[in-house]
Order: sequence, then structure tokens, then C-alpha cells
Amino acid sequence: MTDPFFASLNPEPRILRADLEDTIAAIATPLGSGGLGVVRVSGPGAFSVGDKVFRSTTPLSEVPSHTLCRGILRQGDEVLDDAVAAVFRAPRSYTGEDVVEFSCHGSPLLLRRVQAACLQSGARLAEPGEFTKRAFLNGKMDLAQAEAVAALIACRSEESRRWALDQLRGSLSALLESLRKRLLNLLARLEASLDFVDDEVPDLSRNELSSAIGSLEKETESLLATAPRGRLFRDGVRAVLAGRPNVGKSSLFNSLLDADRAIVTETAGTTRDTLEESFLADGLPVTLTDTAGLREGREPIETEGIARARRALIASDVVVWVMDASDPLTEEDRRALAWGDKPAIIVFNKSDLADPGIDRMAIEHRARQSLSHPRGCVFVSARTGEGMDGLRRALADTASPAGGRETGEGPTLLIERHVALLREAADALAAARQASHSGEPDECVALDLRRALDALDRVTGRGVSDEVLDEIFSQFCIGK
Ligand SMILES: Nc1nc2c(ncn2[C@@H]2O[C@H](COP(=O)(O)OP(=O)(O)OP(=O)(O)O)[C@@H](O)[C@H]2O)c(=O)[nH]1
Ligand SMILES: [Mg+2]
Repeated sequence: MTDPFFASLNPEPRILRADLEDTIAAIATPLGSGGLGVVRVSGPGAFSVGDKVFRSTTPLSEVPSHTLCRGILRQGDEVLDDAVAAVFRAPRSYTGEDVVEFSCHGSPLLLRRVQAACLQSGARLAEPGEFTKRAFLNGKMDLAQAEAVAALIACRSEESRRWALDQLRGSLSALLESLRKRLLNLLARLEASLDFVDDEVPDLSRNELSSAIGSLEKETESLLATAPRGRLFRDGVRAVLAGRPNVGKSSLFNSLLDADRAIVTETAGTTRDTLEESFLADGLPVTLTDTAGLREGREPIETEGIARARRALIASDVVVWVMDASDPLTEEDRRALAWGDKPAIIVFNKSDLADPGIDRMAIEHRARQSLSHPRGCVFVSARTGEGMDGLRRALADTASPAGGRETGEGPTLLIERHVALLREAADALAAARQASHSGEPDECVALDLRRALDALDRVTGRGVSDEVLDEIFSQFCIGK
């Protein structure tokens, strides 16, 4: 293979030596009081820094890898804490370098002192994501796995936790590697037939080529099809409680959050400002907004509250239209329902007050006619809790597309950079398939295949520029 492109297909992992010569330190746990707090040190001087700030029976530089040492953390002559140090020797550590992790009592002030002691002893403060960046640069994980670390830390649902962990453990990387191998194989055979015009190499028939490209394209597209559910369980949805005054929006808000968050009174027009909180509805992260009751505003504060409610409605993904089951479908309800065309659930609250003889089906039917996108209709009582589980389920079902949770086989995309690159790859594969199908020269097909390969490679970090790496890792937290 004479083509310089082929020579660059297996680049050495790019290691920016200058970056890796420093020893870095940072607090790895969130800055609040807790049972434990961790300060992490990584780099060639980790043990020398460690031995300056930590005294135990054996110096850290002399204990074997994966040892826990009990000892005393100190800054100069001052004792800071009784602590435990975990020792990991290169390359058997998270970063691939010598690492010491101090577990101390979880006081923010104490942790800052321990960090300061490490900095005084020769470490420098780690940049955001620098531990994970080093793990990537030292070949402990590829870029897709490194990004999965951030996704795991940020996960808001069971689904996104599981998908991020799978990705961290290499599910996406393995799939991309298999696509890559097959792409390389096709390219190599195309190149070979370019180099050997005679019949030395068995020719790849155009049919064979188009169908091989087609199946790569199909697999890339089915990976891309996981992006919406990845997004849904990563970011969740915005839902708004809306309806005329006094129907029990704030009561439902409190009940769904299981907290006494919003003011509830029997006066119509209690809520003015919008209130926003997050919770899990049947496993789906929901950011829920309570709003002012919709009616003709009676005075400037209420009018402003209603204007805010309307803005919240515009920004929402799902509307929960609340009505009073004991007084259903008044003229005010109908005016409120006529507003907007978002996917919606109709909730008849105060079912405990409703006449047991009411025809729920008829009421539901009439309410549904007023909406363009109703998906569910539930009778609930914020007071007794009746129907609340049904409301949570209806919220999750309305927000997630059919089968949204189905993981099927293989990884789910959770990171927008991967989605964009796989889109590029799928488009390039489609172009290659068309070029092959319409009998264009091998070079043209190869060109599109290379574009696809390049996009796949950038997902796992091959050939990614320093700027892109900096951009990715700067979004991590410090200490990760
Ligand atoms: N019996 C009964 N009363 C309820 C229920 N839900 C709410 N209420 C009562 O209805 C009144 C109004 O409740 P809110 O939650 O403040 O109603 P709202 O829709 O937020 O009202 P505004 O903020 O004024 O628009 C209060 O007295 C609540 O205690 C319910 O399920 N059953
Ligand atoms: Mg209210």
C-alpha cells in the first residue's frame, strides 16, 4: 500500500509529552460537606508529592501498587487529617500514570487545605477533565470511552446510566472498530485493484462492493436511530402544568415532586411566578413547571404571571392540562385547552370531590375534542393520591416515542459529537454506495469511503485535533 493515506491509518497514539510531564492534583469529590472527600494526584511526581504531604509507616513511594495506607495528612508541621491513601502505580491506574488518592473527612475547607499542600509540594492544579484526558492520551481508553465518563457523571436516569456505562466499557468502541475493519478491508481491496490493473488480485465485483457498503450504511443508520432515545433519557423533557385557576396545578406539582414546594391556597390566582423543579416520571427525567392559572388577568401582577405561563407553554415539550373533575370543562377550561398544539395529557384533578356517578368517558371524550394532540386522559386526586402513578406513566408515555426505552441490541448514542460524526459517516457511505452503483471509477468510491472512515475514527479519537480535545475535556468537572 503506497498511498500515504493508508500509511496513516494506524497512527501512534499521539502523546503530548509536555502536557504529561507535570504532576497534577485536584479535589475529586463535589465541594460540599460529606462523609468522605477525595484529593487525587497523578503524574511522574505523584509519590514524591504524596510522601511530602502524607506520613505512614512505609513511604507511599515504597508500597506496592493497589495498596491502601493509613496515615496523617500534613502541610509543613501542621497535621491536617487522619486519612487513607490509595496507591496505584503506572500503568495500572485510571490515568495510566502513578496515582495517589487521599480519602479524608469530607470538609470543603479541609479538602482545599490538602489540595493546597499537594500544590505546595510540587503538583499543579489539574485542569477540568485532565485526569481523563491523560487516561486517553496514555491509551487507557479511547475518546468515546472518555466522553462516556462525563455522560455517566451527568446521568439523570437509569437508562442513561446504563448506556453511559456500556459505552465506558467499550460497547460503542467495539462496534465502531468492527465497522472500521470492514471499511478498511473494502478500501484495501479497492486500492489493490487500482495498483494491480492485471488480474493478479481477484476483482471486487461492483455488486459485491455496493452491497458491502450498503450493509455498513445500514448499521451506521441503525446506530444513529438510537440518538433520539439517548437524548430523551439524557436530557429529559420539559413539562408544564397549565389550566384555569384553582384546579389544583400547584397541588399536583407538589405531589409529583413529593415536596411542599409551591404555595397552595383555596384562592383562585395563587400562583404568579413560574416554579421549576426536576423529578423522574416512570424513570424519565422531567423538568416540571407550575404556572399561574390561565384567565383574563385581573391586575398587573396576575397578567404578568399569565404571560409567563404562556412563555413556559411555548418552551415545553408536553403540556399537562389540569381540570377540576368536580366541575369539568367550563368555558375557561375550553379557552385554556384551545391554546397551543403541544402533545398533551388531560388531567381531571379532585376526583375525590367528583360525583361518583359522572360519566368519565363522556367527559374525556369532550375534552379530547378540544386538543389537537391528546395522548392520555387521567382522573387523579392530589389530595388522596388516587391515579398519581397513572399520571406519572402517562407523562412518560406522552414524552417518549413508542418503544423509547427499548434498548435492543448494541449501544445507544448519548453524545452529540458522536451523532454528528456518524451522520457524516452514513452520508459518505450513501454517496459511496451510489458511486459504486452507478459505475463511477474506483477512486471516487474510495474517496467517499475514506470520508466515512475519517468520521468513524474521529469518534474514538484517531486524528482528532488538540483544539477538539481541549474543547471536549474542558466540559468535564475538575478532578475527573
Ligand atoms: N379535594 C381536593 N382538593 C384539592 C385537590 N387538589 C387541590 N385541591 C384544593 O384546591 C385548591 C386550589 O389548589 P391549588 O393547587 O392552589 O390550585 P392551582 O391550580 O395551583 O391554583 P392557582 O395557582 O390559583 O391557579 C386548594 O384549596 C387545594 O387544597 C384534590 O385533589 N382534591
Ligand atoms: Mg397554583
